[in-house]
Amino acid sequence: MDLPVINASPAASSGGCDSHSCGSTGDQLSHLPEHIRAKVHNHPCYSEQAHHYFARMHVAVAPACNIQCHYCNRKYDCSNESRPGVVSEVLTPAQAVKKVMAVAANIPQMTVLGIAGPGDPLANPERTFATFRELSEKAPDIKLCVSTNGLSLPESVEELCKHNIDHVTITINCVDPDVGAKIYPWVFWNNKRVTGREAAEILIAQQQKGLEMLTARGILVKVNSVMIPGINDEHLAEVSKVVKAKGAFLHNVMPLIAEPEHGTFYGLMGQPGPTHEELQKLQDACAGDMNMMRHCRQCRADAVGMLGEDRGQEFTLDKIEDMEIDYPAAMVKRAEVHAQIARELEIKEQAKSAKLELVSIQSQKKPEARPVLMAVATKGGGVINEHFGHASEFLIYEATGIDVRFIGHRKTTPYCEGGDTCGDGESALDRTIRELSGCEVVLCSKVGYEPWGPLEAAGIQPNGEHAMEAIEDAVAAVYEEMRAAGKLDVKPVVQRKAA
Ligand code: CLF
Ligand code: SF4
Repeated sequence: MDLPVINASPAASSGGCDSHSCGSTGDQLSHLPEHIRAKVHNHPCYSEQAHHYFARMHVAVAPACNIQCHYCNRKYDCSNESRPGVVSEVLTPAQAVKKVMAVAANIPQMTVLGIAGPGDPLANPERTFATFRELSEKAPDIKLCVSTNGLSLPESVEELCKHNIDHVTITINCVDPDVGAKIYPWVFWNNKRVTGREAAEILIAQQQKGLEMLTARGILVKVNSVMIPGINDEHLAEVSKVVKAKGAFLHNVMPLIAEPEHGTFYGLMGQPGPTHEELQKLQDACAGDMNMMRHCRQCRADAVGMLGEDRGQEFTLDKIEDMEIDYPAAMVKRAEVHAQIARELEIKEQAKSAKLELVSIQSQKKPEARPVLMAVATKGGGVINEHFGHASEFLIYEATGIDVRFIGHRKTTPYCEGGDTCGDGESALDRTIRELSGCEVVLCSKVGYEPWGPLEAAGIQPNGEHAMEAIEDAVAAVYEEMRAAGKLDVKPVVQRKAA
């Protein structure tokens, strides 16, 4: 079947939400030059605001890898982007292109195609670039994105430029080979396996060289770092400074996930990952120097949909074969949806500017109050539109009276689908309460009677009164209610551990 060319959507390319500012990342983007904002405004990973509206997809065309990380088991996807323990279906470039076109027709919000595994995309240059080549011709309105460990990056830079790849992620866990020797047992370099400190030295040099070459060419570079307590946690603030100085645009510090059942070196050695609090503390420490990404979901190498959701099962090869798609009509629909999102964002932005001015005047008249963490259940669109019992993750916001900032997300098992217990005897509700530790309010479109009591007992106030409201407005309103009720003058209720 001949696939059509997807025309560039005027709304998408003209940067409809140019003046956006959105929680943490958005505010940091508002100072950026016009041409950079145009590159990131609809990229769900590079803009926190965009991730409420736009989707990404990955195609798993790159099976081989040229290094070994201690947090990776080759049976699974590259853990530099994916959650460990996930296996993706490897596609040929032709299959991948077909899948992208089918997803573009069915999910008009999909604006970015990334190649992130299941191995390293640049260790599979023919497959990776064949996919990019065809897509840049057939679907020029889709941004192309790649994520790499960086070992083969310098020799791939020219090819990346040829395909208009504007977004590259490099996983950089260290800039010190002594730290690197504890993370990377070997790299495959000049046709041989190099081990120990020398391996880390080669990898670091290649990553840094690749970063400099990309930024010199105006390509936006995001740096991913896996936070490994006791190994590189104290070193990552230095990494952030170094990569920023070399022009990296965004830093994404992700938590190590090391379960023994994944069979990774760290998993088997019992290496712990960071707690939510440790991760946030490090992200805050790096934020003084760098734009931080806090909404990463460590998605699969074949993920499809909004960040946090995975619609891959709707687009398996056999299902795509059976789809009857009217591509020209689908492409008109894409342009309409992008224009509608741009309009929504513009209205939201105007309302937000007016509100910020008002809040700033009001906050000068009010006594100082302590910050409050709130959890939010959302299906996207920047509004509170998810039932407590259906949420598989909660977005976490911090309200301070003068500001509402996004600080991360917490995954859980949906309470309504969790059954009585999840494996280790802990109920789905207990697990959610544990995951929401530190939060004093949970905002959702609805919450049932049954979880209400245990949530309250754990010091987390359920709140279904702001359904369909914009998240940041609702968080600010609840904060003001708490302040008016005198709840912010005292220390928060100490939360008990879920039973
Ligand atoms: Fe994919 Fe990565 Fe591009 Fe995004 S993911 S290649 S930059 S399009 Fe995004 Fe997924 Fe986190 Fe990656 S949420 S794992 S940061
Ligand atoms: Fe695994 Fe990715 Fe590291 Fe390769 S780069 S070893 S695939 S985590």
